[in-house]
Amino acid sequence: MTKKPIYFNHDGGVDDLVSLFILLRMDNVEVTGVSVIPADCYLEPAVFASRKIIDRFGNGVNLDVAASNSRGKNPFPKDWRMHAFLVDALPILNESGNVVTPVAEKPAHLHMIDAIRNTSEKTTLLFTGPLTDLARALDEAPDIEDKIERLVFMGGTFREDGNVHEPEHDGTAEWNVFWDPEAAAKVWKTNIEIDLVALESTNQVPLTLDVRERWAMDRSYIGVDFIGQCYAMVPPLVHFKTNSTYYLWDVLTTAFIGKTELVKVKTVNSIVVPDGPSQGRTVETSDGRPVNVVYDVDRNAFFDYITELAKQV
Ligand code: AGV
Ligand code: CA
Repeated sequence: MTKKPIYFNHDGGVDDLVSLFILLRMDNVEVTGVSVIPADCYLEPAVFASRKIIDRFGNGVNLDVAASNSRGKNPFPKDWRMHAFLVDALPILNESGNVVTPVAEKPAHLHMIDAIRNTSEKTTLLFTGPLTDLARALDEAPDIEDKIERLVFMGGTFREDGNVHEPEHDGTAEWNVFWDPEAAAKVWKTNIEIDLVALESTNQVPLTLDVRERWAMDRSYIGVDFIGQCYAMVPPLVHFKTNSTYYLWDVLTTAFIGKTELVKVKTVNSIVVPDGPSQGRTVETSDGRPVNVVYDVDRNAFFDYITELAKQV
């Protein structure tokens, strides 16, 4: 089987770290690099957790983890950024007592340039956080654009409601675009093929109690227990829907890489609003650039797929 080369840039949330685990378990992808941007996380615990996940679940894969030195415009809430500390502290990631996977010498955007150049085939980019490192990599090395197969990005929405509920914002944006709207706008201006796993589809995979129970019942599998423990850090508030309702945003985006048939895709021409009260909003407009929007998902097939991957540890 030919394996797809994937470079993964994430921002250390619970679902970003679970995504790294799921990605490492796929037999049809080859991970060529991993980097972490301190958006929805603090950098140090997210880099540690990533290295430990590669150690524990990467089957001996030879990777290093690059830390980003990028900064965004609109910071994530501290409560959410704390989650990386909790994942990093999980006993299952600390059993061996040492960390083998090294930290890369170069910062994320330069690390990504090297990984793309050093891979003979074209690379698929998986971004489950803001696009800042990609925008910077393209500034630094415009030549890499031709070696990017496509960008698979968790971000954006064409619904009226986004998921940003912040002062001075009108609520129409999704967080990963909102954190650095200018970076997203810059990437929109390239010719890179973009697959957008937008809130349209991620809203269809909330972390419901039945899923938590399924993972609890299968916790004798180490990989399933790992996922269950991770998601226990973002507990459900069952009596009402809130801003803290957790969806499998990034895990769906990652699953789409391994199994495209899980979702439905349509082309939308769009732009990114770079500033003002709607900053970070993705807007459909006929003179915008085409993006492939993942707007629908087979929910059961998705949960079956990731649970099966987790069982094979
Ligand atoms: O907007 C979704 C992105 C995803 O990449 N992140 C979380 C996922 O990693 C931001 C986010 C939105 N709502 C959140 C988020 C919440 N309630 N808790 C933590 N992060
Ligand atoms: Ca994320």
